[in-house]
Order: sequence, then structure tokens, then C-alpha cells
Amino acid sequence: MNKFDAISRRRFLIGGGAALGSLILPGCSKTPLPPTYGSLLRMADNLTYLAQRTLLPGQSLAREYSHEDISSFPAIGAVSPGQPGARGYSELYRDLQKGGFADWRLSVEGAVDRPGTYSLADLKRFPSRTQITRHTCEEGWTAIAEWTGLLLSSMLLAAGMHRSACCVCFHTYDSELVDSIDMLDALHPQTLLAYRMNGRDLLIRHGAPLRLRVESQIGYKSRKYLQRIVVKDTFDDGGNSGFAAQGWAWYTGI
Ligand SMILES: Nc1nc2c(c(=O)[nH]1)N[C@H]1C(S)=C(S)[C@@H](COP(=O)(O)O)O[C@H]1N2
Ligand SMILES: [Mo]
Repeated sequence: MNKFDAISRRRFLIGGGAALGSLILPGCSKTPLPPTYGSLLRMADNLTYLAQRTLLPGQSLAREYSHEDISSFPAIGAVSPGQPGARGYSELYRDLQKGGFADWRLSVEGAVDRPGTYSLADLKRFPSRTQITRHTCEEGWTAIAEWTGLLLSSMLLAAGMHRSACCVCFHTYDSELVDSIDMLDALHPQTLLAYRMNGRDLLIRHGAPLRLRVESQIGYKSRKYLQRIVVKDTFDDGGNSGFAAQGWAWYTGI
């Protein structure tokens, strides 16, 4: 057992009184740290990861604000991935957008007992949560908005996530790149699959019809235009098609 194994195991023993802890332990104790690809920066990210996951309670809540705090909110990326010529253009998305997303489905796959697809109406039948939170973009701006959606954890439980699950990968319409989050973030009580923003259906420029909200991480981890969710029982940051391989820090806890 190496030092990191020991620390992460101890953290789980200390912090794992909740059922959640024992849920996360089996798969993840095998791969306590994301790979570094020999990069110094990645090693520093891993130290941040290790420090936060060791010292902070994994389920600490991001601050929530009141309606008066809601601010203007820039949109990042394409105006719409359905617009020919736009960055991240997708014919699939264009057709879905044309149909008002009636044919859009979220696919849930991988280390789950019940893989399947969900329409927007299906997702809206889950209990919803509304939260007003601050988004922090790596480019240096912040913005506050109200988000409504279902907890990612509800979806994972409904899909029968395996006890060995270690991380959750997100595929989107506007990019070939895959991103992932660990189970502490995936099961975090503020991690949402959001379909509403500021009381209205999510606008296309903000990721319609469904986006991720990971309030414990920098803005780019909150993927827009969700297409597929894949649960993995070994650590997977998307490898060569992952964000991390493009030089983005995989873990950006705030
Ligand atoms: N699919 C997808 N998700 C994405 C992005 C993107 O370009 N495509 N941009 C990211 C970045 S850098 C930020 S800051 C937020 C911005 O969300 P917003 O466009 O709603 O402001 O989305 C993140 N999620
Ligand atoms: Mo960002």
C-alpha cells in the first residue's frame, strides 16, 4: 500500500460514517489519484485533489445566494452547436433543436444495472432542486444564477449504479472531448442535471436542454449540451479524448 492509498483509506475511514462513504470506498480505493502523465502541473493538481479530499469533508456545501444576488451571466462557447459553422457544430443537435428537443434523450450507461435513455419529461418527474449559486470561470469572471434540475445522485441511484463506481463521464453534443468527476462530486447534494435557469427553460447558449452543475468546481466542469453519462468503475478522465489531455486540470475544486 503506498502513502496515497493509506491517506485516502484513512480519509474514508474517518469521513465515511455516512452510507455514501462506504458506497464510494470499494472501487476508488484502488485508484485514489488521477494519473499525472508525468506532468508537474498535473502532479500539483493531484496534490490539491489529495489535500481537499483528505482534509475537507467531501460533501461541504457551496454557498447559496438569494434572488437579489442573481447577476448577468455570459455564455461561453457556441451561440448554438446547432448553428452550421459554429464551433462545436453538430447536425444531431441541429435536428434536436429544430424539434424543440422533443426527440432529445439522455443516455445513461456503464457501471449501472439499468442503462437506459431519459426524455426531458422523464427527468422532470424526478424530485427537483433549485439553488442560487455562483459560477466561477477559469477566465476570471463569476456570475450568480438560479438553477433547477434533478440531483445527479437521484439519476445514478435510479440507474442502479454499481457499488464499484468510481467516476462519471460526460459526453456532450458540441465536443468530442469527454470530462468526468469523481463520486464525491457526482453524489454531492448540489450537483445537478439542470434543465432550468433563472426560472426559465435552459437557453440554448447556456446548454439546453440539459447541463451539469458542479458547484464544487471551476466553471468548465459544468458541461453543457449533455448527451451521454457513462459511469465507470475505474478512474477515467477520457484519456486521449479527455479534457485533461488538452491541458485542462481534471480537478479544480473551489
Ligand atoms: N458542452 C460545453 N460545456 C461547457 C462549455 C462549452 O464550451 N461546451 N464551456 C464551459 C465553460 S469554460 C464555462 S465557464 C461554462 C459557462 O457556462 P455558460 O455558457 O452557461 O456561462 O460552461 C462550461 N461548460
Ligand atoms: Mo469557463
